[in-house]
Amino acid sequence: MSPSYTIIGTPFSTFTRSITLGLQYKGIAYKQVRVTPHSDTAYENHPFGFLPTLVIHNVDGRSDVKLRESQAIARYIDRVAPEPSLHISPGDGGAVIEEQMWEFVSFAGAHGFPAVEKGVVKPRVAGNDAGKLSDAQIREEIKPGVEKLQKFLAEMEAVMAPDGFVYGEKLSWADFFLYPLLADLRAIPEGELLSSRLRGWMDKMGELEAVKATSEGTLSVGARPP
Ligand SMILES: N[C@@H](CCC(=O)N[C@@H](CS)C(=O)NCC(=O)O)C(=O)O
Repeated sequence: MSPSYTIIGTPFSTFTRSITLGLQYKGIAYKQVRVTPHSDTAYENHPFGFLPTLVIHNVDGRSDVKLRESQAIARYIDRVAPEPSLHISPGDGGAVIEEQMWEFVSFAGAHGFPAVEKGVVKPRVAGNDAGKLSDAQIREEIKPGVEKLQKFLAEMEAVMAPDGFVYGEKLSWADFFLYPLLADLRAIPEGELLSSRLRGWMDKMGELEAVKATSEGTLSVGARPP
C-alpha cells in the first residue's frame, strides 16, 4: 500500500500553507486537519505544539511517521515527488549555486515570519478585530514592527530576480515560503509597503492553481483561524 498524507495545521498558518502549496503543485492528495498551534491536536502531533506536521500514513506499508519542520517536510515531498521540480539550477534568477534557494527559504521562515506576522500582521488584525483603537493608534503601536518589516522586504527583494518568480523563470520553494506571508500582508493596510516588484510577483503567483487551491481559510481572503 502506498503512503497517504494528512497535514496537521489550519490553512491560516503560513508555514502550513507553504507545504500545502507544494503538495498541490506536485499533485499529491492530502487531508487537512484544521487546528491552531498549541491545540491538543497540535501537541498530539508535534512535541512543541507547532504547525505543520505531515503525517505519512503507511510509510513502509505498515506504520505512520509524523514529520515536523517545514523544510524537512519539503525535502520529503521532493524525494517522493521530484517532478514538477521546485528546485533551481545555477543561473536561475542570477543564482550561482542551488543551495541559495534554501537560504532564501530559511530567510523567509526565520526572519520573515517574525517581521511580517508577529511584528505587523497579527497585531494589526488583533487591533482591527478588537475595534477599540483607531487606525492611527494601531499604526503608532506597530511602528517599530513596520520599520523591521520594511528592512525585511527590502532585503528579500534585493536577492530576488528583477522579474518573474523569486528565481526568475523558475518557480521554486522560495516562492512557496515567501508567498503566504506576503499574501497576509497584502490583506491589511500595511500592504501599502509592498513594492511594485513584490506586487507584480504576487499577481504572477496568484495565477497558479496551487495558490488558488490554498487560499480558502487564509487571512488573504479575510478568514480567521482555524
Ligand atoms: N520551524 C518551524 C516553524 C513553524 C511555525 O512557527 N509555525 C507557526 C504557525 S504558522 C506556529 O506553530 N507557531 C506557534 C508559536 O509561535 O508558538 C517550521 O518550519 O515548521
